[in-house]
Amino acid sequence: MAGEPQTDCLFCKIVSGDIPATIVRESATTVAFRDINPQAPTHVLVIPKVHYPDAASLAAAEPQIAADVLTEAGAVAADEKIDSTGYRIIFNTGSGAGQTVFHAHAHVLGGRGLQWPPG
Ligand code: D5M
Repeated sequence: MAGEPQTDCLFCKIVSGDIPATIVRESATTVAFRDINPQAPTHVLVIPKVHYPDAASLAAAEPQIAADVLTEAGAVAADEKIDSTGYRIIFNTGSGAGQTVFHAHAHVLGGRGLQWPPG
């Protein structure tokens, strides 16, 4: 059922502690941990504890939790001291956009110059 933990979901297993991660922040509704394949000096993922396949479906069903993800992304940027130099929050949505894990997540990237448009 939507929102319920999925047994075959990598990020649900990080939420439950069944798979280890380098957790940098946690709230009642979210977990933030370092990306295993960092693309910048700071590369942290912020995920909702509830399972939705992407950011849009999370926002449609649980708008407050979607807002929590953004609030925590900003808090990560402040913790990592990239808020003054600029950073990017990215939600890859769909395999054509590079999404590989179908549990909603925000990438928080910073600590180096970031090009526009992204690839
Ligand atoms: O982003 C999915 C991201 O998840 C990608 O940048 C790698 C990261 N990833 C995959 N497995 C792990 C574990 N076990 N820990 C931390 N980070 C992980 P997407 O937008 O779906 O391409």
